[in-house]
Amino acid sequence: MEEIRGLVVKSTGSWYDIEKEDGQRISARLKGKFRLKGLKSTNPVAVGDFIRFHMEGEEGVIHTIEDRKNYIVRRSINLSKQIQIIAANVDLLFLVITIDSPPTTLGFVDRFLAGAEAYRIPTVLVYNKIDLYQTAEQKEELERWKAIYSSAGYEQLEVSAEEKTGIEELKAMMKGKTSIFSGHSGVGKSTLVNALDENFKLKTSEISDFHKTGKHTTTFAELFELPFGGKIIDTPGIKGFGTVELESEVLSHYFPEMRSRMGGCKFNNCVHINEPKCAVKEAVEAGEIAIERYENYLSIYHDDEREHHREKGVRG
Ligand SMILES: Nc1nc2c(ncn2[C@@H]2O[C@H](COP(=O)(O)OP(=O)(O)OP(=O)(O)O)[C@@H](O)[C@H]2O)c(=O)[nH]1
Ligand SMILES: [Mg+2]
Ligand SMILES: [Zn+2]
Repeated sequence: MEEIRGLVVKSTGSWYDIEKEDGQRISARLKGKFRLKGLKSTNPVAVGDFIRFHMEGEEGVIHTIEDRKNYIVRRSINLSKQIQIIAANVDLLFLVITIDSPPTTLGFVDRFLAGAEAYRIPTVLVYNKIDLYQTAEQKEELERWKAIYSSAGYEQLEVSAEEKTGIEELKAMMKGKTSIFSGHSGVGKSTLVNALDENFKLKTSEISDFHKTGKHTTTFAELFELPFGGKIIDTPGIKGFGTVELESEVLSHYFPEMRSRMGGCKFNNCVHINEPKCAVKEAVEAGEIAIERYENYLSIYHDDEREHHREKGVRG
């Protein structure tokens, strides 16, 4: 039986679209019962995975997943320990943000960024629909966001998928890499993919007039080869924040502006809340760390603490 290598470009649950090294695409399923060591995942194989398979008639049968460089997960909504792997082998994450239509909150962004830091995946903030920022108020709000995240050390980009502004800069960042677009439904992830090359014709839909929320048009992650070199994974919109479980004791390591300052804290296990001589709190007071970021740090910290207690309670 000939073993063939392929890349998972789409996963719809039980079936996978695989691209072979010669560019040909086939449909494949998993061989029998497939389990991943130490990972309670609802889907053992994800978009971006390199796999080995063999053909059975017209179908591929996947029998091996190659080691992953990294992977991005989302926790299931039912609060079980089950996780869903959104994508594997990602070099660069683009968090697509619209401040107003649909609304994205700083809390959502900070939780997402902390999750990406936990996986050590570089993240760029992409403000899309820049053509809609018309009033002075809207422009000020955008500048406020940009000040917060530039002081945190993040790269940021303003684009309009609709008017194709900022797209060349975006493409330059993506060249030669496997990137992923994430963010709420309706922020324009699929429209952005379409803006990268005229041959892309991904489905998009208008956001609802009333709630200004997206319609979850993209339902499965899908990988596309970029004609200028590289790959892009378009993903379904994410609702909440639960990208990853964040341990409160090490949470500040996932805030770059805290990570770079905590060497100056008096206690080496400082969590930057009640401790004296804390370099992080001093930086917040001096306005060097954005107060919004610090408040969201506290909020994530306390959520995690609560969850920890609840679990302990359940176990007895
Ligand atoms: N004005 C304006 N509208 C945009 C822009 N980019 C996207 N849109 C619109 O926003 C709506 C949502 O875009 P989609 O690309 O479907 O959003 P998505 O993030 O892929 O949404 P899901 O697949 O549901 O997660 C569409 O009506 C797009 O035309 C932009 O730069 N400016
Ligand atoms: Mg989409
Ligand atoms: Zn501290």
